Amino acid sequence: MKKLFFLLIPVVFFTAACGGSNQAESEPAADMAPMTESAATPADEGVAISLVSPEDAALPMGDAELVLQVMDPATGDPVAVENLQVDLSMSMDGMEPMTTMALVEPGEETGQYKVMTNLGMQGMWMMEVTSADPAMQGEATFNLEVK
Ligand SMILES: [Cu+2]
Repeated sequence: MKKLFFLLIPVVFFTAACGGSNQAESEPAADMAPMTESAATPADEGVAISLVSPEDAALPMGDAELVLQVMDPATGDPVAVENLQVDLSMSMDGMEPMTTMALVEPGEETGQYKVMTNLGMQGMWMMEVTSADPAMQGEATFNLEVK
């Protein structure tokens, strides 16, 4: 019985740390500021990357499929890139950020990419998308609300 008790402590601490972090991040305005800035200077930023689905960046906990769109910021035309990298993480108070796997594959239309992942905890997740295509670099960060 004592062994079980000690095993439970880290789990409780883990959840508490995560909850605190969620509250700190529940004001989206500050987190969105860098995206607005990058939209103002498209020429320096390479390709533009936007989130097509889910439109409101909110999704239920568990298996998830998201759709990204890559565009030429000058013309608004969709462009396909060689290598789109997606990193998902959730910041945790006093701990290394939580991460999860992300599988990226071309979507149904030019410049669209499906991201398949599993978001195993409620709260704010950060999705960093990077085009590592040497001819068409670019990056974007999205805040996802997992309910
Ligand atoms: Cu977490």
